[in-house]
Parts: sequence; structure tokens; C-alpha cells
Amino acid sequence: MDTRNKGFNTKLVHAGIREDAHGSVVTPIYQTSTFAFRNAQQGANRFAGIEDGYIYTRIGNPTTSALEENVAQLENGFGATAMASGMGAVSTVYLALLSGGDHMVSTDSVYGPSRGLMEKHMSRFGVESTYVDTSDLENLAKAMKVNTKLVYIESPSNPAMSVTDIAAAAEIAHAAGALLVVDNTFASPHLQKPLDLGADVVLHSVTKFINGHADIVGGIVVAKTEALHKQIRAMLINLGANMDPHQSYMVSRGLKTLALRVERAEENASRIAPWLEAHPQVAWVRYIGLPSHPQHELARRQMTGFGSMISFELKGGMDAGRVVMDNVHLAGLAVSLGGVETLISHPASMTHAGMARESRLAAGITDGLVRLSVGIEDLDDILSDLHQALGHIGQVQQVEDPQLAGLP
Ligand code: LCS
Repeated sequence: MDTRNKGFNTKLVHAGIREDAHGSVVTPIYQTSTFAFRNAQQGANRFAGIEDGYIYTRIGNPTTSALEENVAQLENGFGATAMASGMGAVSTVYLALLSGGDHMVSTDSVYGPSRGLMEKHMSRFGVESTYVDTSDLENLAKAMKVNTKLVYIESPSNPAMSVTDIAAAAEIAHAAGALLVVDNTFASPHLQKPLDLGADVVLHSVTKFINGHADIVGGIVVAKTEALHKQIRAMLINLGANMDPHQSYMVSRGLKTLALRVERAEENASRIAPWLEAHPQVAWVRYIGLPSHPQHELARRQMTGFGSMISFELKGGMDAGRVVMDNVHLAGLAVSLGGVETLISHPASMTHAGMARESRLAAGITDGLVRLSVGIEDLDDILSDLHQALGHIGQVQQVEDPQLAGLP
């Protein structure tokens, strides 16, 4: 079925499915490393690109193609390339689009390893980078240099939840002859479509919302144009960070319920964020759906929802954070996010531990910041778990909380 003009939920369920001889309703797992040619001429034609068809699973596989086509349609891109991990996607994009002597400007609060890969490794090959708070576009404009080839933003960012104006960033990048890449992991294509806003490339850690079930690590890159898609795919084929067919099948399976999961988790998060903001032990809350978020209005304009990621700081700092994390029962104390289960983590000692402390603090990732990935469980159960965990800090156990009246 051609799903290109269908709605988002129809695309989620049907886009990219490969028909087979048996009428299988989902694309089966083509668990094969290689594909036999009918004859030598066919082999030569496939390598020459004269004839469509599969050659070798590192180069392409029907189960992976099904996922790639689905996500390309969801993001309104020309084509997608699936990777073994989100970092596989980030590294492929850096290597495909940057050369020695080039410069990249990026969001200061990007996922730690996306910055670490650039500052510790790409720098060895002569690629320069500047990290600024891209939520203020003046910082971005000022950081552009004559050799800036890439603007790489994460919006909302992990875990500072800062939001960058994608359309304006695209204008700044394009005016300087640079490309705009957006890490759309935190929003998912259900809530934000960076290519429609002017970005050239969008990438995801599909480990998070796209797969949504905490059972797979994976990544995907979607390019707006055929030329960019070919450039990224050529790099992936040589780099070898490809997604395998079993992994692709699992992600395609998880993806079908993306909208349902994202909407349900957001419903919970939109109630938990104000509850946390009103809690006496909480210093501040960063949730893009709260009017107190500095880019709340921008998020409302460029996204179709606020998602389910909440960062908050406890008045008692790191010590209080430890108490909360050691006392949650329902929420899992684990890194990662975007799954059906609620997870809680401490970025300063976990996902962003590799960053220099000054850079980390400058990017708004304070020592006491706690990150909550709200799941799809019953709201009352998540709230009562947080209530009892926060109750272990000091005397807060005595605090009456009318919002929790009636909870177990
Ligand atoms: N981009 C973002 C925004 C991420 O949050 C992550 C992983 C990646 C890229 C890399 O993806 P991966 O290779 O792990 O699939 N973020 C993680 C996090 O916050 N906790 O654990 C992983």
C-alpha cells in the first residue's frame, strides 16, 4: 500500500511493509547475511546499481528497509538509514558530513557521548567544534565561522530540556553554507518534524521512543534529499555500523504504537511536572509543557506536544537526589528513556559523567539534577512512588499533599 499521503498513525502501522510470497502481514525477519544472484550478470548489475535488489546485509536487508522506509515517511524525508545504535547514527553523520579543517557548532547540552565523540575523537582528525546554548540564537550566529559546515542541535536537549528554534537555526546554518542536523530523539517524529522546519538531516536513538520497549539499542538517520541520503548511506556501508535484521524487526514492531505510547506518557508527565513544581523539596522543574519553562512558547509553536521527559533539581542537591533514587520502587533507577516504563537517573554521575564539570554546569546539567522519563503506568502509582521517595528526604514525610489524597 502506498502510505505517503496517509495520516501519521496509518504510516506507523503500514508504511514500509515488504510483501512476501505468503502474504505475511508484517515484514518477516530476513535472517541472512547475503543474497544469491540468479547469475553473474545479475550480480554485476546489482553492484553497478543498474538493477534493484539486495546484495549483502551490511549494504541492505529487506527487514531493515521496511523500518527505514517507515521512519523516512514519518519524518517526511527522502530516505533513512538504520544503524546499530544511536551513537552509530551520530558517528556516521559526523563522518559523512565533516572533513579535516571543518568546523561544527552544536548545542552545549547534547547527549554526553555526542559531544565526547566530537571533542575527544573527531578533533584528532582536525575537525573543530564550538558548543553554545543554541536556545539563544545569537550564540549560534556568533559561533559560525567561515569553515562551519555543520550545525548540530538537539531539541529538546538531554537532559537540560533546552529547546532551539529549528527554523531559525536552519536559516542561520544555510546562510553560512552549512547543513542543519537535528537529534530528534527526545521529541520523536510524533511531536516534532525537523525536516519540515528546514533541517537537512534528522537522527534518532531508536533505543528510546521509536522502539519504546527498552529491549533494543538502535539508531536511524533521515535525510531530506537524495544526495544527502546517498552520502550518509555510503558512509554507513563502509563504516559497518548497520542495524541487523532481528533488531530492525523489533524496532518496527515497537514503532507501530509510537503515537499511543507518546500521548499516554505525556498525559502522565503533564500531571507529574506541576506536582513536582509544587513539592516543597523541589527547587525547580524543567518540563517543556510548563509555562515556567523558558522556551515553553517556542516548544508550543514548533512541536505538537510536550512529551514525557522531566528534569528537576532538589533543594537538597546531590545528597537528596541520591535519597530519592535509592528509594523509588516503581520507577527504575536506570539510564535510557522513552520506554513504556518510568525510569529515573542522575545525569551528572551517569550519562554526562564524561563531560568536564565546568562545561556540564555551563550547559545547565547541575550536580543535583534528576531526570525522569515518565512511562505509561497509572498516574497515581507513579505519583505515590515519587511521593514516598521524596518523603525520605528530611521531614517532608510530614508534609500534607492534598493532590495525593486518596492515593494508596
Ligand atoms: N542522542 C540522544 C539524545 C540520546 O539521548 C542518546 C542516548 C543517543 C543519541 C545515543 O543513542 P544510543 O547509542 O544509546 O542508542 N541517550 C541515553 C541516555 O540518556 N541514557 O542512556 C542512553
